[in-house]
Amino acid sequence: METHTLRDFCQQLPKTELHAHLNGSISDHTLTKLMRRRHLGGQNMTSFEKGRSRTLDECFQAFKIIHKLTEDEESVKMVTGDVIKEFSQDGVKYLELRSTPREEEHTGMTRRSYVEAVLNAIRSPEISALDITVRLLLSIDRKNGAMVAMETVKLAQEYLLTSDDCVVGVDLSGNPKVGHWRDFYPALQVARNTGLKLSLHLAEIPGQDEETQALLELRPHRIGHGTFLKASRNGTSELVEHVRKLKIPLELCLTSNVKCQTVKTYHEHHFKFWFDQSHPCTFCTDDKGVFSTTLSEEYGIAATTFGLSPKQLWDISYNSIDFAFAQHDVKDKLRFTWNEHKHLILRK
Ligand code: 6MZ
Repeated sequence: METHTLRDFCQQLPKTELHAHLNGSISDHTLTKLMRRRHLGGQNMTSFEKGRSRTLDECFQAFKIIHKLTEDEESVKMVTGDVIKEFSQDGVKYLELRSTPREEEHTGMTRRSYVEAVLNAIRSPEISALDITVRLLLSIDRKNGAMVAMETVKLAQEYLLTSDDCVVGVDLSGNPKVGHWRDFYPALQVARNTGLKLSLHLAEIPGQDEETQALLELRPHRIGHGTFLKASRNGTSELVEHVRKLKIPLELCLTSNVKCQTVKTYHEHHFKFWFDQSHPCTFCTDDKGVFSTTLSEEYGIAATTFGLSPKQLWDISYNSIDFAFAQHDVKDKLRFTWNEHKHLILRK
C-alpha cells in the first residue's frame, strides 16, 4: 500500500485504545492552553518530537512537569475533554483512559475530586455527543506505596458501583524501577477479588522476573508492554508459557517503547514474537502527547515494519474489542459499528 493510502486507511479504521495514560496523552495544543492559564510563557518541553528518544527515567521527568500543570479539578476536566476529542478525531470509537487519582495539598484537590473531574468531563454534553465510548481505569502509581494503592482500589470499588459502568478497573503503572511488588500486591488482590478488571504493567524493563511471576498469579485481565517476558532468565519458557496458556492480551505501544529505549528498533519490537503465535495483541499509544504519536500512526508503523495487510490491521483492531473492559452490550454495539465500516474501508 502506498504511504498516503495506508495513512488514510489507518485513520479511517475504527479503533479501540486500551492503554492511554491521561496526563501522558495531553497534546502540545492543550499544554499551551494550560501554560497560558498559569501565565507561563516559553516552550513546552515535555513531548518528544518525531525521531527523538529519551530514557525511561527522562520520560518520568516529563510526567512530573505535566502534573504541575494539572493540579486542580478545572484543568483535569479540561485535559480529559481535549484528550477524548483528539482520540475521537483519530477514529477511536472505544477509549479506555487510565489515570492516577492525585492529591494536591495547595489547590485542595483530593483523589476523589480528581476522579470526579475526569468523570465530569466524560459525562459532559460535548463529549457525550461524540461517537466514542469512554471507560476509566484508576492507576496505582508505584511511587506512592501500599497505602495509596489500597486507597485507590477502594475508590475504584466505590466508582465501579456508582459511575454507571464508567470506572471498570485498576492499572498498575509508574516508573518500573521504583517500589516493590509486595507493596501493591494486597491492593491488587482486593481489586481482583471484587470485580474490578486488572491491567498491569509487567516486564517493562529487564530483570523483573520475580515480580512478573508474582503479579501473574493475580491473573491480570491484560498486560501492559510485557517487553521482557520473552527475555526472562529462563529463556523463553516459564513466563511466556504462563501468559500464552492464559491467553492474557498484551497492550503494545511501539513508539513508546522505541522512544524510551526499552526496545532498540521497531523491527525488534516483541509484537512480532507474539503475533506470530496468534497471541491476542492490541496496539496502543501509551502517552500520545509525550511520544508525539496517534493510534492511527501506530497502526501505520506496525503495517510498514511488519508487512501487515489492511485485512490483518482490521482483524487486530476488531479483535481488540474482545479485550475491552466494557460490558457485553457495549462490545456488541462496537462490533456492529466495526462491521458497518468494514465494507466501506476494506473494499477500497
Ligand atoms: C509506566 C507510565 C508510563 O496517571 O497522571 N505512565 N507508567 N510506564 C510508562 N511507560 C512510558 N507512561 C505513563 O498519567 C501519567 C502517569 O502514567 C504513568 C506514570 O505513573 C505517569 O506519572 P496520569 O494520568
